[in-house]
Amino acid sequence: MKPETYIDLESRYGAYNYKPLDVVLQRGEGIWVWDVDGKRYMDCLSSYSAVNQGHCHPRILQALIDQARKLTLTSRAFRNDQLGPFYEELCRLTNSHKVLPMNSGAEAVETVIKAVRKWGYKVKGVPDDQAEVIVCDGNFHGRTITIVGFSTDPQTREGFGPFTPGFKVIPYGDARALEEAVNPNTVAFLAEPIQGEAGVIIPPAGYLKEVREICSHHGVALVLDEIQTGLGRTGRMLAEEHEGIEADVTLIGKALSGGFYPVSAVLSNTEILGVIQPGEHGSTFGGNPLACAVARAALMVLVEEGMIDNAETMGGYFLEGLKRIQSSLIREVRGKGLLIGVELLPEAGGARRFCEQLKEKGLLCKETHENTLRFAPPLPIGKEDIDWALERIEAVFAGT
Ligand code: IF1
Repeated sequence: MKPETYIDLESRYGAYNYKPLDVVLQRGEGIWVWDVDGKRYMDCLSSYSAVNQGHCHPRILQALIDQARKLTLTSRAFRNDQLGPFYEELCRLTNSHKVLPMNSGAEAVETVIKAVRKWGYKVKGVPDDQAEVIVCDGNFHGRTITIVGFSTDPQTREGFGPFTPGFKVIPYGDARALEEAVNPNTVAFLAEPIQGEAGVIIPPAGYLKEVREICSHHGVALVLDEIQTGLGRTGRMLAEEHEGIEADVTLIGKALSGGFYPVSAVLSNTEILGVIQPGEHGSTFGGNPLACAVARAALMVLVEEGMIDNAETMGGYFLEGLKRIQSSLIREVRGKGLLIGVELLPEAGGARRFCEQLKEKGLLCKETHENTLRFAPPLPIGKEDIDWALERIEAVFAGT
């Protein structure tokens, strides 16, 4: 079928909740994807950092096939032989004590909200139904009603109320604002180490450290959403490591499966997840043996193939190259590891048209918030690949 036919079918039968670039992809390998006409593109989005390990990584694929032949789903009514080893390996690699496995990122966020509320009532002594969670302006944590209810982006939120109460919004990157917002009913502070959807917003150096101290001082759980920043993306297993801190609860998803399958997890110290008792939370698919086997392989590949260090060095190289581009339309180039944003000035007329032009040149990326181009290729990218990308990005900005 022609690309137009696929696009036509999508628009005829599908809900219009996305406006994708008109490229119909069929196959992927490493940092490359091919469309239905066989044209090759470099993927500089990595499915929003879900394919950090590269498309269709052979070792993860093999784990998926092997496990799919043996056992896929048991439900948590019974045990399976993948879950324990998955927990143990994940805790070792992320320095955590307890895991609660879910599927999507939003489910992990919902899970932690339940856990910190309960912890607030059972351990901290907050009066019934009074628990407060502090979140940040510009946050993105998913699409469920509770989560969009504390979003500050009108597009994400408007028209979907009424919302869940119990959330307070403060400015991002401002530790003093957190200090001022905390009260005896505050159970948690939930934030992204780098705000992805808001436009790759990197908080001031030392922010997470200060936030860590404030939370510890007031008995507030520090919850970091590392669903996008985690698992090697920023050049560390978790972005929190850049500031040498440890959150009380860390959320991961996306690349936990290398893009094969939705797998997310709540990672925590013993006290907070310890408040959840049998029957109080769960999921049909969460912790299933196929998900666990895939996630174990996805984690192993990240570590054994040196992808995290590569993200650090190649991220630095990419960032420097982007900073060298001369254009009066670029306001700022910023990034950590391979999570990079190029913010354009308003007179650029939006980032979308640059994405369209880059697509024509064989490079796929996605604008975020009107004016920012995000570059987040799979982590095994090489120097020559980045040179190839820079050549195309430079060409698109040439003379602007
Ligand atoms: C969409 C953005 C990325 C996330 C963080 C939780 C979730 C996400 C920090 C929820 C999901 C996605 C979802 C995707 C677009 C995307 C995104 F542009 F919206 F911001 F990645 F940059 N926490 N991010 O980034 O995870 O439930 O989707 O598994 O189209 O909504 P999920």
